[in-house]
Amino acid sequence: MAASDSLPRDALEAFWMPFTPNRQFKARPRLLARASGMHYFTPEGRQILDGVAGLWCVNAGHARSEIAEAVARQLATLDFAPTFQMAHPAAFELANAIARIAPAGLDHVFFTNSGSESVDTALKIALAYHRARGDAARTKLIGRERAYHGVGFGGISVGGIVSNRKMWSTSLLPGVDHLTHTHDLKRNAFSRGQPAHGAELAEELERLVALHDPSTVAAVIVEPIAGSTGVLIPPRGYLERLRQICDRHGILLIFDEVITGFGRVGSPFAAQEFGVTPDIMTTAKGLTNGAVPMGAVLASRSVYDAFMHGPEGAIELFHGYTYSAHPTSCAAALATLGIYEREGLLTRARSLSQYWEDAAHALRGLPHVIDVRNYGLILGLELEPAAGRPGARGYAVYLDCFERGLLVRQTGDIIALSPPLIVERPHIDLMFETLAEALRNQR
Ligand code: PXG
Repeated sequence: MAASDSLPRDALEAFWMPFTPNRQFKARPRLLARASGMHYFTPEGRQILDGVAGLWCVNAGHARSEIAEAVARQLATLDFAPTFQMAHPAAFELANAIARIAPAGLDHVFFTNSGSESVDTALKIALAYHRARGDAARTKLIGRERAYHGVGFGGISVGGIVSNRKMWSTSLLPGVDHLTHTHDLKRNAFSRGQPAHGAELAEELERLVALHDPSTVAAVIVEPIAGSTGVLIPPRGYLERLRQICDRHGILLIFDEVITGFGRVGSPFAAQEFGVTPDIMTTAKGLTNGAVPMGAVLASRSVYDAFMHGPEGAIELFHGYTYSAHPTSCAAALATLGIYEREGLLTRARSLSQYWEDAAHALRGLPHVIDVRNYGLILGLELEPAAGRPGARGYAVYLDCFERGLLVRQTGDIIALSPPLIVERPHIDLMFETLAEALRNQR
């Protein structure tokens, strides 16, 4: 498509695009003009099957009228209300609705506007929690290599994606250490569901905790399934061991469920799916079906209660955003959770996951495929990098898929799929047929 098909080249200049090679994109833009259900449509009306729920967020499918109507009603009724020293009913209603589907024990909700804000909020709560309990030496945070926790300074500090950190490497939070990532193709390539090998990598937490001394460690943060870095599924037993080690040493465990939350893995949250409950959980994306920005941090009662002392008139946590629990976001989230419940979407991935897995593993043996991994309605497809040109093959497959009418996500030479949870079997067939054709088309 030439830029002139929809927007003149000049018109593309002002928008400094996020996480995008701006010059390459603007020379050959890909625009989306409309969306409905499982599909996007380009300005020329070409239909694109959405294999990634936008960016892992449109779990109920696109352009849901229930959400549009709830947002319109809310805007006409109460467009904005502060939640500092004031509130509006939908904020409480939504917090209760989230707590009802959350892992047992995570029953307090702090609202943000994005996954990045959720992560920074969770880290701040964790640090403040220990101080509130008189354990002020616990200031260290432990993340993991290859982790993506958004782009705030807290998130990139505990994150482990080198390119997201290197520009700011001297300005990151102090006192952060990282666990080794769990990606191990030698032992685990072509695993179906959770890989068999690697639970012992959690023991590294013991080593780090011993190195820093347990009395200085505040929290460990991990994505139950790492998404952005290219779909890393936790080895069997790994998350359980992290939980045990945190418990042994009084360290808070934070799960970043920004992509795994709201049904992606077959349970409402990965914590329930894997049977491991963190002390704090971050969410965003699927909370509003991607329609309006919003995030939420869930905390256990004991974390919340640790703050609830001192003079009654004292603010317990000096943190919050103008738009925390924005009425429009609350309306969108309540409508979204209503759809999830009525349509059974928070557990629908479970009933499709075997079909998904079989379709995914049929890609084995196609050119350059060195791994296929899956969980719930998530696929990670890893390709052998082209000699001297890492990422080129992944990008070529991504582009080829788009031209064939399928939107996938590409991270280096890894392709991810994470479709809306309303996906039907014929869509799944089409996604994997298209991917297979794109793979066969690679030299
Ligand atoms: N934590 C996790 C685990 C995420 O995946 C964030 C935090 C940050 O959320 P915000 O709303 O601030 O962007 C994310 C975001 C991809 C992709 O291609 C993933 C994300 C964002 C953009 C692309 O996998 N996840």
